[in-house]
Amino acid sequence: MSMLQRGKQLTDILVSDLMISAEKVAHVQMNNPLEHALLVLVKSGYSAVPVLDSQSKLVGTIGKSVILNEILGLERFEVEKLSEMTVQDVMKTDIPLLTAKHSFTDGLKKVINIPFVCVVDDVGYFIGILTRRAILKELRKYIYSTVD
Ligand code: 4BW
Repeated sequence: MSMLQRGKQLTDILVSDLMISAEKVAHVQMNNPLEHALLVLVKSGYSAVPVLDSQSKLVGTIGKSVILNEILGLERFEVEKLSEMTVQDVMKTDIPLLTAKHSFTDGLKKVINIPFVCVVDDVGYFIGILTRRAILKELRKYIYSTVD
C-alpha cells in the first residue's frame, strides 16, 4: 500500500470515532472548592481533568500539581487554602480544543504536547476527551494492518 493511501485512511477517522464520551469522563465545576477538585483527582487517579461551568460548557482543565503548587507555602502546605480557593482561581484556560468532526491527524498533532484534548460541540458544550491512549491504539492498529 502506498504512503498516499495510508495517509488518506487516517484522515478518514474522526475524533468522534475515538473520543471518550463526556458521561465517562471525570470532571469538576469551576466554582467547586479546590478541596473537591483534589478529591476527584486523587480518587479517580487522573493527573488532570476537564473543568465545566454550570451549563456544562468547557472552561479549562485542572491538574494535581497546579493545586499542590498553589497551596505550597514557604514551610508547609497551607491546606486551609483548599476550602478558601475555587477551581476557577487556578485552572488552565488556554487549552487546545477539538470538535467531533476533526480528523485523527488533527488529534495526533495535539496529543504530542498534552495527554488529552477536550472535545466540544459548535457552541462550546463539553462532549468528551481524546486521549493519547486512544490515538496510540489506533496508530498501532493502522501500522500492523499496513505492514507490507
Ligand atoms: O483509571 C485509569 N484507568 C485506565 N484504564 N488507565 C489509566 C487510569 N489512570 C491512568 N491511566 C493510564 C492511561 O493510560 O495512565 C495514563 C496517564 O494518565 P493521566 O492522564 O496522567 O491521568 C493514561 O493515559 P490516557 O488514557 O492516554 O489518558 C491521558 C489523560 O487523559 C490522563 C487523564 O488526565 C485524562 N483522562 C483519561 N481518561 C479520563 C481522563 N480524565 C477524566 N476522566 C477519564 N475517564
